[in-house]
Amino acid sequence: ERIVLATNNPKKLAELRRIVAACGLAVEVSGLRDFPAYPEPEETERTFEGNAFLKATAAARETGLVAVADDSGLAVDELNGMPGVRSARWAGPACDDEDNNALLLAQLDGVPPSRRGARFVCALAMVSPDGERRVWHGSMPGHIAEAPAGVNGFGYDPLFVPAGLSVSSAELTAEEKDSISHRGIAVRAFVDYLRGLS
Ligand code: ITT
Ligand code: NA
Repeated sequence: ERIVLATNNPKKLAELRRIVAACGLAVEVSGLRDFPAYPEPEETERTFEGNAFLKATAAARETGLVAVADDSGLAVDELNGMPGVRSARWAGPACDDEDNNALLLAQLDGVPPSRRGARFVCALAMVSPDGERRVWHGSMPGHIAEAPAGVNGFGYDPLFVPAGLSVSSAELTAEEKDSISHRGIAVRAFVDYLRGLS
């Protein structure tokens, strides 16, 4: 069985593949790079779920495969849930992870530890060529550190300290992160669904 993950983010694809593999599921997950380029939809929705369905719908149509899309991001309490669906390109159209992390630290400058709460959220949408539509959600609560630490993971991981821990999610091993992450939770629910089909 082969499914396509509608993403251009190689780190995200690697995490999803690794979580599916850890479940012992014999499903091959292809990224968009394995397919001829198609016009990707603009992420115009205001919710993670809406954007995940935009991406999965386009990928199912273009590839003829069951398509899943992960729309995810960081919601910071003190910033009323920002950057949220804008997490990937918060600091500007051509920004990288470092720019986004610098902006986050600047936005929270002077904000005390008690008000630095945040969560990562993930909506994983599935669209099959025959029109079936499903979505699974996951979240990981925590807080934003005063300085980056760690080199694992991607995105805002160096600044995010998961609840109950004293290290950032970029200091966790892959297995440790997957066991508690927003993506791990959503992908394992998807895997349960696939198992229920067979
Ligand atoms: P695709 O839309 O092509 O999948 P993207 O990176 O643009 O790739 P999103 O729109 O879903 O994907 O934005 C997700 C962003 O949220 C991502 O670029 C990171 O900045 C952040 N993010 C999501 N999950 C994360 C994680 O596990 N660790 C750190 N940052 C994460
Ligand atoms: Na998005």
